Amino acid sequence: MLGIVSVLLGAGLGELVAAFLLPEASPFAAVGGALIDAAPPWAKDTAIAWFGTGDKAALLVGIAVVLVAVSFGAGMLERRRPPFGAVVIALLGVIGAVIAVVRADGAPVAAIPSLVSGVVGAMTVRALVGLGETASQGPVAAPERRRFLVWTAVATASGLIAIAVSNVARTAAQSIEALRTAIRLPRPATAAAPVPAGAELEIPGLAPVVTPNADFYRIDTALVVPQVDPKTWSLRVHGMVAREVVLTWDELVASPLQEADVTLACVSNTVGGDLIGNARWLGLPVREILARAGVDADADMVLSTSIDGFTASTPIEALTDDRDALLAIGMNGEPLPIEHGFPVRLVVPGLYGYVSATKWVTELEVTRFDRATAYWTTRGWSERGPIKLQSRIDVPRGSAPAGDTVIAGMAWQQHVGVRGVEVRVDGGAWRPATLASAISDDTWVQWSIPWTAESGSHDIECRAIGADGTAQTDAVAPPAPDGATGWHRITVSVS
Ligand SMILES: Nc1nc2c(c(=O)[nH]1)N[C@H]1C(S)=C(S)[C@@H](COP(=O)(O)O)O[C@H]1N2
Ligand SMILES: [Mo]
Repeated sequence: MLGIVSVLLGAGLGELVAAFLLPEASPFAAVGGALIDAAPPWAKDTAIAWFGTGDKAALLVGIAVVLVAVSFGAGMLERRRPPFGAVVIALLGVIGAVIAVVRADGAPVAAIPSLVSGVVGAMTVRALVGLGETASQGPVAAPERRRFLVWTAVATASGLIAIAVSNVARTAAQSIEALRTAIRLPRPATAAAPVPAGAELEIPGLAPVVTPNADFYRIDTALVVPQVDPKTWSLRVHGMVAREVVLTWDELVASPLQEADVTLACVSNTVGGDLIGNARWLGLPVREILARAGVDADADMVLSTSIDGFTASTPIEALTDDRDALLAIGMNGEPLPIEHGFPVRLVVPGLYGYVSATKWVTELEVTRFDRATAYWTTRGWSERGPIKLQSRIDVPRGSAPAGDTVIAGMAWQQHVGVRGVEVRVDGGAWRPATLASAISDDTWVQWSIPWTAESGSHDIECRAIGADGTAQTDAVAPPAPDGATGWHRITVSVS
């Protein structure tokens, strides 16, 4: 029985890890999927004939029965010839991992849930059988015996709880994703101009000027991604307002929506880092909803709250001036991906995400900086978070062939814009790079400069000049408390 308890705990934790990490990599789903794909047609037909639409449930029950039998055997083996029982269980994990990775087109993360299962199962069977051996040698009331029974009960209960939680998490995720894919976004009342032809230089290795949703960086405190049903979502605007406003999803979708290209950046981005992305957002200008509420003249901040309790404090002028601060529902032509805030988030040009970009937003409290603080500001990050002028070298990376080549990268200072970028090699003279067409002052811009690379090791640096004429500072500052500064410098070996 200890073999079964151990595998239960291992499988449970593996399922739990998968539910949050990569649902397709669940050990049961991977093995079950592989069996479905590998089954000969007659087996499928028989399964469907016998079990109908319950065929998948029947398959999972079948796998579970085989697993119980194998773990029963592994438990016996562990008693007679330790550690071979544990080895058998670990091997089950390895098999699951290999199948999951193959099915995930070789993505190594897919191995994690099954490996967790194997390791936990193997360690548990070793521990429990060990405790059991000790307990069975002493008197009936010995503390060893109690300890053994308690740990066995704990392992069993933990395994059952892990399976239950992973099922709930998976079901919630699937149903909200289904709602999300069924949504047809309304046409914008104010559409963004097409991305200018010259905005994308199409240099291999250079970040695309519009970041595909799948590649968009994700930063949040949510261990479990909130699953919010648009039908039950609402936004409450309250605090220092003339009248409280509650906005529902249907009202939001029926409002005149605006499209805007806005680059979002994380304050934690290091110089040269990639916690930045650019998307075409669709949403209701925040100033319109604030106008409906009637903002008190003494207010200087809006505290936005996420359904998961995260908060951000945004200077009110960034939400009431004419910039494209949006209560966004769309990202690059799709409903917001769940991990990017589905169904509704804030996007504010010119501010780091931690003071502006609340995902899964449900509340806007109009208040004052001297009355309320937000999630990261109570943890030592700066109260205000305007984006700092930055530039980055994307190509070459690491090495380059000798001869004529190109140096290219990105530069940004949202809501100010970028006037130019300069590059120098090996501490030589600064040379102006050519800027691509900027989409707008609220987005990053690509740049490039030709370079004749000679063999050897070379240092390349870049610095930007803001549209307001300020040059990017070379003073090195870490991300905390209000954003990193310094010039991006890379070393390239040319051969
Ligand atoms: N609910 C919630 N919203 C959040 C955060 C968070 O932790 N929780 N993090 C913020 C930070 S620090 C950043 S940089 C942006 C990142 O948005 P993205 O994950 O869509 O790129 O979201 C912001 N919105
Ligand atoms: Mo961030």
